[in-house]
Amino acid sequence: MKYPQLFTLATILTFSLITSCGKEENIPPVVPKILIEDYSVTEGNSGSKTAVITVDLTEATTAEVSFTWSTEDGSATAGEDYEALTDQTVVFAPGDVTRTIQVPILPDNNLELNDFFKIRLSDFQNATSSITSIKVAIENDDSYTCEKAADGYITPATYPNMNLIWSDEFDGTALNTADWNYELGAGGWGNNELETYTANAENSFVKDGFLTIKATKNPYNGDYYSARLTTKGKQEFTYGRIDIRAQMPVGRGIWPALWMLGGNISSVGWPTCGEIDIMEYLGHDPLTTYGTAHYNDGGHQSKGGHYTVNAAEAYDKQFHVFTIIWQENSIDWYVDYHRFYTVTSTTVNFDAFMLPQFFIFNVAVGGNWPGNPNASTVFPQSMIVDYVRIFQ
Ligand SMILES: [Ca+2]
Ligand SMILES: [Ca+2]
Ligand SMILES: [Ca+2]
Repeated sequence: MKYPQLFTLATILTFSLITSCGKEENIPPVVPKILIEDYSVTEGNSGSKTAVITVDLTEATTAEVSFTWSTEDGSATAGEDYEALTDQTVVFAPGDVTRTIQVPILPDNNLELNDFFKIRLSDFQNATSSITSIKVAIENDDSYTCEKAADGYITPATYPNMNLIWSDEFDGTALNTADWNYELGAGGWGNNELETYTANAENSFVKDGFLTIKATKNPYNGDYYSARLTTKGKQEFTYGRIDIRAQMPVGRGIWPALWMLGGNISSVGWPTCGEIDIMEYLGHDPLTTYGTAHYNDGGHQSKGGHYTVNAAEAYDKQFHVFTIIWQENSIDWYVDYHRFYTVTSTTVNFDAFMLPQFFIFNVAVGGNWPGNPNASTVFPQSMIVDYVRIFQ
């Protein structure tokens, strides 16, 4: 009785061992998911820099996992902003859950917009991925120094790594009405302004390389006339580096502006269309200009800053360059390339600033903000614009 019992036990043990081993061999390896996110790297100024992007598996597996990736231009250009890499393979050895993708970034010292390129993922082996492409942002870390000409600050007609998208140098003998509209009329424009805008040559003209917008006063009845020019429906843009070189008028109640409004203003109205005041100025304070964003965020909201110059460089005494660097998620304001204000998509409702805007150049007379002209205000008063340029 004893022996057969032992035999039976050994047989059962052996059988169950075989059975359990056999079960383990039949379990297929888990199929993990690939985890990878958009990435951001600061461009750098010299030497070499590498974007190191982490790729994780949701869990370890006994099989070798792999996939293929290639870079693809976005606003960033291979060879200029980063080094192109194609058909690269990432391999996770069995048990590995973290690997990296590495792309060399090409540093420079040029003030550009932030750029991005894409990494496309494909050919997943022993893993799945809901992500087949990520965005790698190259954040600009450069500034720019403005040159000074005899008549004031000046910027170059070209910049490295940027393309001129549109400009008006005002080199002709008349306003180019393929690009510009005259906005006419009176009524105060919601600000209790006093002027009537005209298309008369007295109030706006192009001559000697400059656009002049001239506010005039009728000596007999005291009426004010001026001009308000827009590129609505003709030249509208989203994002870019915008330089406007201009010299301001002077005097109480004179309110020139170089600004932008959303191209959809006729359908969505103001402030939903968004407004970017590249430069505003009140003639009684010739040392200060303002940059402001207006937008809708449960009603009208605005955020802005100002830049003050010294008396020798007053805005009515020489030219200054008014710049915005308008990107997917930020707007920076500059005077002579001194940055004085920034809004971002986290500090303002940026919806309107992701859509096309057109330019408005005007000189208002009187109104809620500057107050009205007084006995000290001399007429006529002119804003002189040398150029407007937009680069991307
Ligand atoms: Ca740099
Ligand atoms: Ca740069
Ligand atoms: Ca010019």
